[in-house]
Amino acid sequence: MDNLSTASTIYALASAPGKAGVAVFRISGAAAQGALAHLGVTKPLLPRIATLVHLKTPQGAVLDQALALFFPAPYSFTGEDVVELHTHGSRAVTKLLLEALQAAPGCRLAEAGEFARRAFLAGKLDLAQAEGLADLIDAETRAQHAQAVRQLGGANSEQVEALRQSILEPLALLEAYIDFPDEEIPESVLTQMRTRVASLTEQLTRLLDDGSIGEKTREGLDIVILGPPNAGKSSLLNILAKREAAIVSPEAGTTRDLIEVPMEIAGYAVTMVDTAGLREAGGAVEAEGIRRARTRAAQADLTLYLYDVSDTAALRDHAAQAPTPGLVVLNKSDLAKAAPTLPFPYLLISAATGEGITALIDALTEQIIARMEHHTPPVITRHRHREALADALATIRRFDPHAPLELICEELRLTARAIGKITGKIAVDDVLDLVFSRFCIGK
Ligand SMILES: Nc1nc2c(ncn2[C@@H]2O[C@H](COP(=O)(O)OP(=O)(O)O)[C@@H](O)[C@H]2O)c(=O)[nH]1
Ligand SMILES: [Mg+2]
Repeated sequence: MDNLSTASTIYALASAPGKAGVAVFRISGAAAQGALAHLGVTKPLLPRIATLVHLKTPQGAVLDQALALFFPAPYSFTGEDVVELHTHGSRAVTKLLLEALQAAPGCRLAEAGEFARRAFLAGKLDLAQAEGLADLIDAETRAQHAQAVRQLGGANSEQVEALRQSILEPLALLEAYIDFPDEEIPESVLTQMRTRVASLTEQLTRLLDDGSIGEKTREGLDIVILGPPNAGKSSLLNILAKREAAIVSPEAGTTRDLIEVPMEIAGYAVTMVDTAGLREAGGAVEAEGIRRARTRAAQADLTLYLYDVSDTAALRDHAAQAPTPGLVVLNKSDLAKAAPTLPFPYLLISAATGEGITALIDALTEQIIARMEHHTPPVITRHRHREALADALATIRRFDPHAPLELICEELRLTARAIGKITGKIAVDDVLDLVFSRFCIGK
């Protein structure tokens, strides 16, 4: 990203493309006000006050009536002069306005994530907060929203920064002695170093041992429906999805691919996966489907074992297996005379009549909450954070208090640097690219 010179003024549609009541455009940089003049707006804008303006094309034709806002540097999202235009959300207006801005002096279309990147470079957001912002824009569930708002607000950054500071303090004290090898290091300094290292090791271990709930909240939990052919797996998927996502048929071997349906349960994002019925018979394609079903179930957060309540042979086989974590669900209660007595707990449903589905959702809710709701919200919400903290832990574990002072300082420095990657306190360019390239244009 060598072309991301901050000298140029950038613009983009900030709202979603398409037809809408209102569209919002953002222009950031020294030429932002000039761009406005280029659009035929000559009256000066008062800072942060909405003004009705008439936008014109470079040829002088009426473009749209809009609201314009001016945020003078440094009190803006990017820290630069920012102009925001609220136009009518029409495809034609958007096209004409973007064309007009393209011709404005010193202006160019923003790259993906470039506004947020400038906000980061101006110190308005740290890296973890910028990720929180991206997560908030992407959030679809209550849990994703809560996590993103926390991260954007800086709660995660604060915790990470406290860890980094805890090691920077002894480091600063020790570094002072490197240049004075004849001076004896006071016992208090050495004790502080040892206690900080021990405490950091303990805290990093605890933060890493979080059941990956931050990542799971963002990416969603996998729930896999597994069971013999014709148990009603596809029917169950459809009733949970509230639509005909999978083909239902009395013919065994109908579902062969994995069918994934995103949904929300207990405020969490969930991917519900329907699979090929497990059986020995069937062709090569079905066998491959069964192999995929088993692989996916092995990686799942929760497996839902579904049986036909009348399928006594399958139920006997299930009882004979080693106890498996997951929920056992018996389907087609509408055809059963009575609930069977079995050596394992189960739920009885009918995917045909909907009986027992509420109880099943309650059971799933309970499982998800038990899996996801810890007392303290996670600090790690992406793989990038996990890598950084794991790297810091590996470094601090190598730490030897009897090593030469230069080496001790180097290890402490490396540890602080690894932790600092999360907030970008010691960020290298490739980390920046990794974070901001995932944004879309206009963010
Ligand atoms: N009576 C009754 N039939 C069901 C129920 N659930 C599914 N079926 C029927 O069982 C057959 C197999 O269903 P399907 O969902 O394709 O099963 P899968 O092979 O496990 O995916 C279809 O004919 C469904 O209509 C149920 O709760 N009651
Ligand atoms: Mg099926």
